[in-house]
Amino acid sequence: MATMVPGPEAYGNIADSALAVAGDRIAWIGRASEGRATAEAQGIPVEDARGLWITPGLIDCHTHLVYGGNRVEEFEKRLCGASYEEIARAGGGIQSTVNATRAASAQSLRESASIRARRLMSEGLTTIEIKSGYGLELATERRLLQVARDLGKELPLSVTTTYLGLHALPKEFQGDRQGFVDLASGAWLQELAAAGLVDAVDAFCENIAFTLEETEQFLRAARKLGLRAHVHAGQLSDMRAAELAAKYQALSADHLEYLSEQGVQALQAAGTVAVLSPGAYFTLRQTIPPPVPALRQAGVPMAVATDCNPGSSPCTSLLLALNMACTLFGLTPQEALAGATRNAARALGLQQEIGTLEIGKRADFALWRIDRPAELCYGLGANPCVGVVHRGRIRP
Ligand code: DI6
Ligand code: FE
Repeated sequence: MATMVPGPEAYGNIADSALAVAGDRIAWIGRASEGRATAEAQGIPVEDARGLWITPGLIDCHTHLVYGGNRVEEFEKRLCGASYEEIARAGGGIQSTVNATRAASAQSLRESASIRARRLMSEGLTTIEIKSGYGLELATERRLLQVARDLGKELPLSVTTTYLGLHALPKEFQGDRQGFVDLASGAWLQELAAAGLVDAVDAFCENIAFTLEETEQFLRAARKLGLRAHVHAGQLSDMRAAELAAKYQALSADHLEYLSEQGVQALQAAGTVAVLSPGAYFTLRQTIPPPVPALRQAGVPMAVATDCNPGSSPCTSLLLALNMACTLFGLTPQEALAGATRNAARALGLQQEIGTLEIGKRADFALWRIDRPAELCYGLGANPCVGVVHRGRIRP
């Protein structure tokens, strides 16, 4: 069993082990023979997972799962020479998904997101973070967050929601940036938070999106409401957004291909998790990876996410993201798996609840037909998941 608890054993492995579940919690972890004897004596039902590996349920800590339409046309354009930035500046990109999302009903958003969620769940996923950000107007942002919440009730999957208030400047605010930032950081944020739809906030700080000052206004407003933040930082350029994320003690700074040594140090000092998105790096055919050796050296916790979104990472496989984190970014398989369990939990502020297999934590775990844990990072399109327990229940 790969508990992913840090310590001398790789992957926190405990050999010949078993765990007991009571309610939605892990009640006991110990030797399999002892567990079987106790269970038989007390009439507790036993599930035999002999020959399988058990890991914590996987956690995807950065997705834009709920949106309308797709961006296949843009994919074709990029392959005919247009760049992601050019398409965005010409009113395509995020804006085109915003148009499709505004036009979509809650029902159709739920259906398309649920298909993607099930695909991720088939690979042992038990928790997902879902961002809004394709509405850019109050009613649609509310619909996206509500759909995300509903998915968490309809599916055997834990969902956390993030209000991505600053994602792109919508066309009706061209020429009035400040007006949009004021609303997104003001009335909209307050209303969505008061409706209980916001677990955290996020902003896209980038030369094609929002400035450092605009991002700071938004983060300040969120802090006043007691909300934690994620920041899209350093995806296409170094705007010093990682330093800003650290200043506001953000839960995570995400992407980080463009990150200075000062940025690394700031993340370390703030305990902010570096969330890596190799799916976006791959899709945009970027060539400068995040400074993984510097992050490792400084002891910044690294997580790995799909960044599932229609534009830069149409990825519904966290295992594939783990493979790419190893192959493209140089993470070890152990670091990558920690990035989808222990450190992903931390990126969501849920490290007391999930992310490792320990007594008292939530009984979220996955069973795998593999020879060793590194095999989870090894396959390209393989899915060795053979079972999932979510909140103490065997997922049908
Ligand atoms: N960074 C990303 O990679 C996505 N959003 C963001 O802020 C891309 C979103 C898109 O292209 O639709
Ligand atoms: Fe993203």
